[in-house]
Amino acid sequence: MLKLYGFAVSNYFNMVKHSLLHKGVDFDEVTVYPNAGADYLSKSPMGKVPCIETENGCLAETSVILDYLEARYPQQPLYPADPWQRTKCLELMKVAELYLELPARRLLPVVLAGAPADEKTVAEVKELMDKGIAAVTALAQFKPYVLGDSLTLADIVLRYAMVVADLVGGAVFQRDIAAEVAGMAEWKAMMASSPISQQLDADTNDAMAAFLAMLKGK
Ligand SMILES: N[C@@H](CCC(=O)N[C@@H](CS)C(=O)NCC(=O)O)C(=O)O
Repeated sequence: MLKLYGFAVSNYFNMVKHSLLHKGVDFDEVTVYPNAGADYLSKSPMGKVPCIETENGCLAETSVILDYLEARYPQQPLYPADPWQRTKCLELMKVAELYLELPARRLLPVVLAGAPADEKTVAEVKELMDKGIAAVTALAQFKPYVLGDSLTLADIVLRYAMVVADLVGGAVFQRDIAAEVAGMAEWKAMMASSPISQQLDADTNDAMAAFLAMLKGK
């Protein structure tokens, strides 16, 4: 059976888990934190979470895993069938990751571990996130889903990218991103109300204490 390695607080882990649950694929969840030693490195070459173990071997990098899952498990597709719409879906996934999640992630140590906030980094993150928010505003339709009337990977990736963007946006910049982007607040509420999101959010809450203890012990 397919194995999903990672931990339930990881937003990238949750992107993959959401896709698997949506498709009804059976999988075993194996709890592992990043850089968990040589055995994990042999599965995920950068030591990052998540990775999956398949009948063919292991695969890391979330967008690559999501792409594989679409090809291997075509049921309940999460890419639009139309080639142009599929590519627009990939565009939004990439923008959410590169210009919202990744810049915000640079300030996670400030928010989670009380690390000092370096002014230059804060300014760089703010500039990139401003552009990322503008790009999402331009690309997303929220009618009611990101790309129109069906759930796609753009919704899943944006939902979990926003976890880190919201955390840092709120704590460091005192801003509510969803209030700045027309339609995003309603979309977030709709996404949060799905049974799969509710299960994942509950699993995240249940795993939070162990994750924070792991961080403290580092
Ligand atoms: N590019 C990776 C990013 C995944 C990632 O950053 N995961 C975090 C946990 S949420 C992690 O493993 N961090 C440890 C590290 O970067 O060394 C992907 O798309 O899967």
